This record gives sequence, structure tokens and C-alpha cells, in this order.
Amino acid sequence: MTAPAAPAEAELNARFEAVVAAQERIEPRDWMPEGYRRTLIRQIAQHAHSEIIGMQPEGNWISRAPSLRRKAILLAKVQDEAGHGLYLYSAAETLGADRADLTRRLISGAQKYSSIFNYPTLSYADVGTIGWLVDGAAICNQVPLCRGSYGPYSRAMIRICKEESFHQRQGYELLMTMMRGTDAQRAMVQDSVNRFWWPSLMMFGPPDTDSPNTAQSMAWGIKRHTNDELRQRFVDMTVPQAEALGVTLPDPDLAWNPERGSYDFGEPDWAELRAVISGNGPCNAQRLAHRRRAHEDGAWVREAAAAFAARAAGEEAP
Ligand code: FAQ
Repeated sequence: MTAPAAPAEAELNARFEAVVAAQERIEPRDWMPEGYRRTLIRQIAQHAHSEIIGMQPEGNWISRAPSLRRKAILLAKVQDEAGHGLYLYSAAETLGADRADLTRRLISGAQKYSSIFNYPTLSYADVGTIGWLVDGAAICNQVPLCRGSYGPYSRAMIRICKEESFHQRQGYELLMTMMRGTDAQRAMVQDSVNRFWWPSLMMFGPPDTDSPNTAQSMAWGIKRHTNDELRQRFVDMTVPQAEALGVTLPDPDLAWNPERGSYDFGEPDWAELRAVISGNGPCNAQRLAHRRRAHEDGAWVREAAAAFAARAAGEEAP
């Protein structure tokens, strides 16, 4: 008796396309096109790196939090970001990526992380603004990823999004508290919003006309909306929140458009986004140097864990 012939690539691809079209999930052991695997590893790794590098701007303020309560909140938030990075590295591993290799690629600058984390945090108000605007943008971008076509990534996003919503609320509550305070505190909040507004819009990526990956990622169900659609959704969600907070968003072109049922807004500085993505933002060098140092300082922990695992495996062997 001969073994049944393996399905031809065309048949495997047809099955894959049918699962994606039915909005069902592709799982790690399913056949998938190499381009799909590569795109997912790229996006999930960048996402994981963003969570890990994203600990630095807010971590900068843990030791200078204005009260024990604020310190406890900030510590918990930064720890959550570490957790998100770990779920995401695990999701990338289900695709055959090696976590140590991904870390090497981050440290060498071969893989990207979100542009937003290359801006400095100059005052405690930035902790609130990051929660409100940066986590807010992250939620807008990531809620649709819970319906993405790759099972381990979409499931990881469910928990991450729940935690990000909590982060956004804590940021908004912090800013609201400052806005109810002194003139100096209100000025600090406004200054922070002025600095973070445009970089937050850039988190959604380049405009659709200049986004090489969107069309294919949408066809594969990795992305559910384009960069511009999500940016618009974020602006529409955020303007009423800014009004309730009493801050002015630094865009003279921001205006309600009744025909579109959305806000019109100005053009972000795309040259700035390109510069930041290519390593020339205000804090790129500092962020990577800090990550590299932490990795080198942790070498002894990795060695000890590997030695312990090898010894335990030896003891268990018959
Ligand atoms: N920064 O063709 P597209 C967070 C790159 S997590 C840096 O449009 P794509 C939580 C892009 O990778 C924030 N690079 O690409 C938190 C591509 O480069 P490549 C991270 C960017 O993938 C909160 C090239 O430009 N979130 O904030 C950026 O279809 C607070 C062409 O662009 C995610 O990663 C950028 N802003 O769409 C943590 C979500 N934009 O790889 C701490 C998942 C574009 O070809 C504190 N990712 N690039 O060399 C995504 O949704 C997508 O990957 C996009 C980009 C929308 C980011």
C-alpha cells in the first residue's frame, strides 16, 4: 500500500484562502504561505519590541512619581507592558521565530519598534498623556487585531486590549486631576499634549498611499483596516475627550465635517515619521543603548537558567 500523496501547494493554498475568507483562524500547525508567516513575524516582533521599548519613557518617572499611589499605578502599568511583550514574543515563536534572535535583531536595529517611543518624557504630565493618547491610539489599532486571521496573535490581543483600556483610563484620570489643579499643572498638561499629539497620529503608520504592506496584510486578514481609517477613528474618538478635559489639540485644521460625519485634520509631518523610523528620532540611540545594556547585564541570568535547565533535564533522564 502506498501512502496518500501530500496535498499539492495549490490545494493547501486554496484551503488557507478559504479559512481566511470565512474569517476563521489559521493555527500554528496549519499550512500557510511563506509571505504570510514572514509578515506576521515582522509585525508581531515589531509589536513586541514596541511594548518592551515602550517601558522606558514612562519607566523614567517611576522613581519621581508624585505620590505612593501614582508610583504603584505606574509600576503596575509598566509591568503590564513587559507582559504584553512576552505574550507577543510567544506568539512569534509559534511561527518558528526564535526569541533570542528577535532580541538580537531589535538591539542591532534590524527590526523596528513604534516611532512613538523615541520621544522624551519631560514632565509627569507625559505619563498621563501617554496613557490617554498613546494607549488610546494603541487600542484603536489593536482592537481590530483581536479579529485577525492568525489564532495565537489574535487571542493575545484580547487580553492586551483589556489592559490597554485600563491604561488609557488611568492616563485620562491623571490628566483630569492635573486639570483640576493649579494653572501651572494645566500648562504642564497642555505642553505635554502639544508634544504628543502629532507623534500619536504617526503611530498608525504612513498614509495609505505610502504603505507598502497594507493591501497584502488586509487580504490576508492580518490587518482589518488601513492606517488612514484607524487614524481617522482615533481623531474622532479623541476630540470630544480633549474637549471634556479642557485641552486644545495643536492642529488649526481640526474641524467637524458634517458631510463626512468625521473630523477633518491637518497632515502629520511625514518626513519626521520617516526620520524617526530610520533611527534619527530624538531618543532612538538612548532607547536602544538602554535595551542593549539591560540585555548584557542579564547575560548571567540567562546562563544560570540554561545551566539549571540542562541539569534538571539530566536528572530526569532515565
Ligand atoms: N513606527 O506598510 P506599513 C503600544 C513601518 S504598542 C515604526 O504601513 P504595516 C502599547 C512598518 O513597520 C505600539 N515603524 O506597515 C504601549 C513598515 O516597515 P517594515 C505598536 C513604523 O506593518 C502603549 C514600514 O514602516 N503597535 O503602543 C510605523 O502594514 C504605551 C511601512 O509601513 C503595533 O505594533 C511606526 N509608527 O503597518 C506600550 C501594532 N508605522 O517592517 C507602552 C501592530 C509604520 O516594512 C506604553 N502593528 N512603520 O520595514 C500594526 O498594526 C502595523 O504594523 C502598523 C504598520 C500599523 C504599525
